[in-house]
Amino acid sequence: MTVRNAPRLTSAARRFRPQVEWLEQRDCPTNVAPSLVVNMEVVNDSEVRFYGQVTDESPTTTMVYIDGQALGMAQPNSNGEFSITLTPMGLGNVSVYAADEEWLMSANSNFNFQNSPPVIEGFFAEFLGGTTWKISGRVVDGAPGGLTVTFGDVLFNTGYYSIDTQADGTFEFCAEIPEAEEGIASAQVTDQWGLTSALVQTLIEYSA
Ligand SMILES: [Ca+2]
Ligand SMILES: [Ca+2]
Repeated sequence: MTVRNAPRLTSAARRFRPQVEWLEQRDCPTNVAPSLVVNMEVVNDSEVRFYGQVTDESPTTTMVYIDGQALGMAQPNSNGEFSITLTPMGLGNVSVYAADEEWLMSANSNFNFQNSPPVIEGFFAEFLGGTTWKISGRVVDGAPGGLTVTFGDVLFNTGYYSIDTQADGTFEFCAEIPEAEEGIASAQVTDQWGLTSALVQTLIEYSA
Protein backbone atom coordinates (compact mmCIF):
# COMPACT_ATOMS: atom_id res chain seq x y z
CA MET A 1 0.00 0.00 0.00
CA THR A 2 1.40 3.27 -1.13
CA VAL A 3 0.79 6.34 0.94
CA ARG A 4 0.86 9.46 -1.16
CA ASN A 5 1.81 12.76 0.25
CA ALA A 6 -1.02 15.27 0.19
CA PRO A 7 -0.51 17.70 -2.69
CA ARG A 8 1.19 20.84 -1.51
CA LEU A 9 -0.88 24.01 -1.89
CA THR A 10 0.80 26.83 -3.69
CA SER A 11 0.79 30.10 -1.80
CA ALA A 12 -1.79 31.48 -4.29
CA ALA A 13 -4.16 28.57 -3.72
CA ARG A 14 -3.75 28.99 0.02
CA ARG A 15 -4.72 32.63 -0.23
CA PHE A 16 -7.94 31.82 -2.12
CA ARG A 17 -9.12 29.00 0.05
CA PRO A 18 -12.78 29.69 0.69
CA GLN A 19 -13.41 31.34 4.00
CA VAL A 20 -17.18 31.14 3.98
CA GLU A 21 -17.39 28.11 6.29
CA TRP A 22 -16.06 30.21 9.16
CA LEU A 23 -18.60 32.96 8.62
CA GLU A 24 -22.13 32.98 9.91
CA GLN A 25 -24.33 31.76 7.10
CA ARG A 26 -27.00 34.29 6.23
CA ASP A 27 -29.69 34.55 3.59
CA CYS A 28 -29.04 37.11 0.91
CA PRO A 29 -31.27 40.20 1.38
CA THR A 30 -34.30 39.93 -0.88
CA ASN A 31 -35.75 42.93 -2.66
CA VAL A 32 -39.52 43.02 -2.31
CA ALA A 33 -41.79 45.28 -4.32
CA PRO A 34 -43.03 48.32 -2.40
CA SER A 35 -46.67 48.55 -1.41
CA LEU A 36 -48.51 51.82 -1.10
CA VAL A 37 -51.32 53.36 0.93
CA VAL A 38 -52.20 56.80 -0.42
CA ASN A 39 -54.96 59.39 0.10
CA MET A 40 -55.92 62.41 -1.98
CA GLU A 41 -57.10 65.66 -0.42
CA VAL A 42 -58.28 68.71 -2.38
CA VAL A 43 -56.80 71.96 -1.01
CA ASN A 44 -58.62 75.27 -1.62
CA ASP A 45 -60.43 73.80 -4.61
CA SER A 46 -57.28 74.31 -6.66
CA GLU A 47 -54.58 71.91 -5.48
CA VAL A 48 -54.40 68.23 -4.62
CA ARG A 49 -52.32 66.77 -1.81
CA PHE A 50 -51.26 63.13 -1.93
CA TYR A 51 -50.07 61.64 1.33
CA GLY A 52 -49.61 58.18 2.78
CA GLN A 53 -47.08 55.47 3.41
CA VAL A 54 -44.84 53.18 1.37
CA THR A 55 -43.93 49.79 2.82
CA ASP A 56 -40.62 48.40 1.57
CA GLU A 57 -37.48 46.86 3.07
CA SER A 58 -35.83 50.19 2.29
CA PRO A 59 -38.42 53.01 1.96
CA THR A 60 -35.86 55.73 1.26
CA THR A 61 -34.80 53.94 -1.93
CA THR A 62 -38.34 54.11 -3.26
CA MET A 63 -40.11 56.96 -5.01
CA VAL A 64 -43.81 57.73 -5.27
CA TYR A 65 -44.94 58.74 -8.77
CA ILE A 66 -48.10 60.74 -9.52
CA ASP A 67 -49.34 60.50 -13.10
CA GLY A 68 -52.33 61.66 -15.10
CA GLN A 69 -54.01 65.05 -14.58
CA ALA A 70 -51.44 65.83 -11.86
CA LEU A 71 -47.74 65.09 -12.32
CA GLY A 72 -45.05 64.77 -9.69
CA MET A 73 -42.97 62.55 -7.47
CA ALA A 74 -42.41 62.32 -3.75
CA GLN A 75 -39.54 60.80 -1.74
CA PRO A 76 -40.70 58.83 1.31
CA ASN A 77 -38.84 59.25 4.59
CA SER A 78 -37.27 56.34 6.48
CA ASN A 79 -40.71 55.43 7.89
CA GLY A 80 -42.11 55.37 4.35
CA GLU A 81 -44.25 58.47 4.92
CA PHE A 82 -44.66 60.99 2.11
CA SER A 83 -46.70 64.06 1.21
CA ILE A 84 -46.79 66.19 -1.91
CA THR A 85 -49.11 69.00 -3.05
CA LEU A 86 -49.64 69.52 -6.77
CA THR A 87 -51.72 71.72 -9.05
CA PRO A 88 -53.69 69.49 -11.45
CA MET A 89 -53.69 70.33 -15.14
CA GLY A 90 -57.42 69.65 -15.27
CA LEU A 91 -60.22 67.48 -14.00
CA GLY A 92 -59.97 63.73 -14.35
CA ASN A 93 -57.95 60.71 -13.39
CA VAL A 94 -54.75 60.62 -11.39
CA SER A 95 -52.86 57.41 -10.60
CA VAL A 96 -50.22 56.98 -7.91
CA TYR A 97 -47.68 54.17 -7.52
CA ALA A 98 -44.38 53.52 -5.79
CA ALA A 99 -41.27 52.01 -7.37
CA ASP A 100 -37.96 51.03 -5.82
CA GLU A 101 -34.44 51.26 -7.22
CA GLU A 102 -34.86 48.10 -9.24
CA TRP A 103 -38.19 49.26 -10.63
CA LEU A 104 -40.25 46.82 -8.62
CA MET A 105 -43.60 48.57 -8.48
CA SER A 106 -46.59 48.72 -6.20
CA ALA A 107 -50.13 48.46 -7.53
CA ASN A 108 -51.66 51.69 -8.86
CA SER A 109 -53.99 53.71 -6.66
CA ASN A 110 -56.46 55.60 -8.83
CA PHE A 111 -58.22 58.86 -8.05
CA ASN A 112 -60.70 61.02 -9.92
CA PHE A 113 -60.26 64.75 -9.34
CA GLN A 114 -63.61 66.48 -9.76
CA ASN A 115 -65.04 69.89 -8.95
CA SER A 116 -68.37 71.70 -8.64
CA PRO A 117 -69.50 74.41 -11.06
CA PRO A 118 -69.88 77.95 -9.69
CA VAL A 119 -73.23 79.58 -8.91
CA ILE A 120 -74.13 83.28 -9.19
CA GLU A 121 -76.31 84.40 -6.29
CA GLY A 122 -78.15 87.69 -5.80
CA PHE A 123 -77.56 89.14 -9.25
CA PHE A 124 -79.33 92.47 -9.01
CA ALA A 125 -79.56 95.92 -10.65
CA GLU A 126 -80.40 98.77 -8.26
CA PHE A 127 -81.54 102.11 -9.71
CA LEU A 128 -79.48 104.98 -8.29
CA GLY A 129 -81.02 107.87 -10.26
CA GLY A 130 -80.53 109.44 -13.68
CA THR A 131 -79.33 106.58 -15.87
CA THR A 132 -77.12 105.00 -13.19
CA TRP A 133 -77.63 101.44 -12.03
CA LYS A 134 -75.61 99.53 -9.45
CA ILE A 135 -75.02 95.98 -10.65
CA SER A 136 -74.00 93.45 -8.02
CA GLY A 137 -73.92 89.77 -7.20
CA ARG A 138 -71.84 87.05 -5.71
CA VAL A 139 -70.14 83.99 -7.14
CA VAL A 140 -70.28 80.94 -4.88
CA ASP A 141 -67.54 78.44 -5.64
CA GLY A 142 -64.77 76.55 -3.90
CA ALA A 143 -62.38 79.19 -5.27
CA PRO A 144 -64.61 82.23 -6.01
CA GLY A 145 -61.93 84.95 -6.23
CA GLY A 146 -60.56 86.35 -9.47
CA LEU A 147 -63.18 84.72 -11.70
CA THR A 148 -64.52 86.63 -14.69
CA VAL A 149 -68.27 87.22 -14.74
CA THR A 150 -69.43 87.89 -18.28
CA PHE A 151 -72.56 89.90 -19.08
CA GLY A 152 -75.13 89.57 -21.81
CA ASP A 153 -78.16 91.40 -23.17
CA VAL A 154 -78.62 94.96 -21.79
CA LEU A 155 -75.22 95.15 -20.07
CA PHE A 156 -73.32 93.73 -23.04
CA ASN A 157 -75.23 96.00 -25.43
CA THR A 158 -74.26 99.10 -23.42
CA GLY A 159 -70.57 98.14 -23.26
CA TYR A 160 -70.30 96.30 -19.94
CA TYR A 161 -68.80 92.99 -20.98
CA SER A 162 -67.29 91.50 -17.84
CA ILE A 163 -65.92 92.07 -14.34
CA ASP A 164 -63.57 90.04 -12.13
CA THR A 165 -64.77 88.88 -8.71
CA GLN A 166 -63.28 89.95 -5.38
CA ALA A 167 -61.59 87.33 -3.19
CA ASP A 168 -64.94 86.52 -1.55
CA GLY A 169 -66.67 86.13 -4.92
CA THR A 170 -68.61 89.39 -4.83
CA PHE A 171 -68.75 91.86 -7.71
CA GLU A 172 -70.26 95.32 -7.97
CA PHE A 173 -70.05 98.27 -10.36
CA CYS A 174 -72.12 101.16 -11.65
CA ALA A 175 -73.45 101.14 -15.19
CA GLU A 176 -74.98 103.93 -17.25
CA ILE A 177 -77.99 102.45 -19.02
CA PRO A 178 -79.92 104.78 -21.37
CA GLU A 179 -83.66 104.41 -21.06
CA ALA A 180 -83.93 103.17 -24.64
CA GLU A 181 -81.71 100.19 -23.73
CA GLU A 182 -83.73 98.93 -20.76
CA GLY A 183 -84.54 95.23 -20.53
CA ILE A 184 -83.10 92.02 -19.22
CA ALA A 185 -79.43 91.80 -18.16
CA SER A 186 -77.75 88.43 -17.83
CA ALA A 187 -74.58 87.08 -16.25
CA GLN A 188 -72.57 83.88 -16.26
CA VAL A 189 -69.22 82.79 -14.82
CA THR A 190 -66.70 80.01 -15.48
CA ASP A 191 -64.45 78.69 -12.73
CA GLN A 192 -60.74 77.84 -12.97
CA TRP A 193 -61.56 74.28 -14.10
CA GLY A 194 -63.71 75.44 -17.00
CA LEU A 195 -67.02 74.65 -15.30
CA THR A 196 -69.72 77.19 -16.18
CA SER A 197 -72.55 78.44 -13.98
CA ALA A 198 -76.19 78.65 -14.97
CA LEU A 199 -77.19 81.92 -16.64
CA VAL A 200 -78.79 84.39 -14.22
CA GLN A 201 -80.93 87.38 -15.15
CA THR A 202 -82.17 90.64 -13.65
CA LEU A 203 -84.42 93.34 -15.00
CA ILE A 204 -83.20 96.87 -15.75
CA GLU A 205 -86.41 98.78 -16.31
CA TYR A 206 -87.38 102.44 -15.84
CA SER A 207 -90.75 102.90 -14.27
CA ALA A 208 -93.27 104.72 -16.41
CA1 LIG B 1 -37.86 47.01 -2.49
CA1 LIG C 1 -65.66 75.15 -8.89
